[in-house]
Amino acid sequence: MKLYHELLQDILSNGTFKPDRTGTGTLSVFGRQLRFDLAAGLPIVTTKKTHLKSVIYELLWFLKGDTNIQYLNDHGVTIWDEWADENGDLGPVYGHQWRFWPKPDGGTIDQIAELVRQLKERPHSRRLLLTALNLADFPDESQTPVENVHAGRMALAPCHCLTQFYVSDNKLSCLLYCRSQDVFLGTPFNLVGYALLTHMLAQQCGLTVGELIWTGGDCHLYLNHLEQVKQLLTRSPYPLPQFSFARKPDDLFSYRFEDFILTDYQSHPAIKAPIAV
Ligand code: THF
Repeated sequence: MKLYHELLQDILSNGTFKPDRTGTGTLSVFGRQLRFDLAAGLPIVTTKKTHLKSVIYELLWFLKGDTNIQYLNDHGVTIWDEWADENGDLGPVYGHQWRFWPKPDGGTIDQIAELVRQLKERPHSRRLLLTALNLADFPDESQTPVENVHAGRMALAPCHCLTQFYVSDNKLSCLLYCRSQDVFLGTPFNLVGYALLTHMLAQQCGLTVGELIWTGGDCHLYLNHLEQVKQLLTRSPYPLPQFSFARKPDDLFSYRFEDFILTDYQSHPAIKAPIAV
């Protein structure tokens, strides 16, 4: 993950101070891109331990169309707790938009089912898209996440908000756009999450994996993460681990946690950092 280190260093060297919604303050750069060959290994950060279990359960939760933290908590995952209301709800965030995008006639669009169908029927389509960018459901930035949920809006605007898939030579590639990236805590999760989603789609559609191309808009380091970043940069990356599935589930919605197999994930110890809410 040399590229991840280069991005961290880039923000430390070139970032300018920006105040932010959470009141924490950031160092920020605008518009960056990283490319990973998924066949070469899973793009997981090795210079701190990345909590793969949280990433996998979060992805399965998105794919269920679930937007309540109960399922995550039942599996010991707490990464969404800070934004949920007293019932555990987050409003119409990722899962809702992926599986139940609202149509004007009252019906919904299942973007994931549609994506699988298109990948099988028209792999060369130029509209293999997945988006959570539903502006009608956006939060009001002057209100708290919980106030927004109570008003029927998303607790948080989607950070990873647009994805395009692409097939050539039977290889599936994924181009991800993140409008806002907490590069120390969020980016390692998003890289692994979309790499796993690409592996799942490839397995279901009889394809192999190509590239993951991560694109960040506002790429920032929170000011209370800078010491952690400097510590991470003193460490040397390990080779990327290999990823495989234990079996081929019947469809994209039948994957279980046990199906995801990461072999030889060698990493340095975790580095704790406070999450900005
Ligand atoms: N808000 C902020 N400020 N950063 C984000 O990355 C972020 N997300 C989601 C929604 N709002 C966000 C939440 N995703 C962790 C990781 C991802 C999160 C939230 C929290 C986190 O604390 N990770 C720790 C511990 C992991 C664990 O215990 O499972 C880590 O060391 O990685 C971006 O989508």
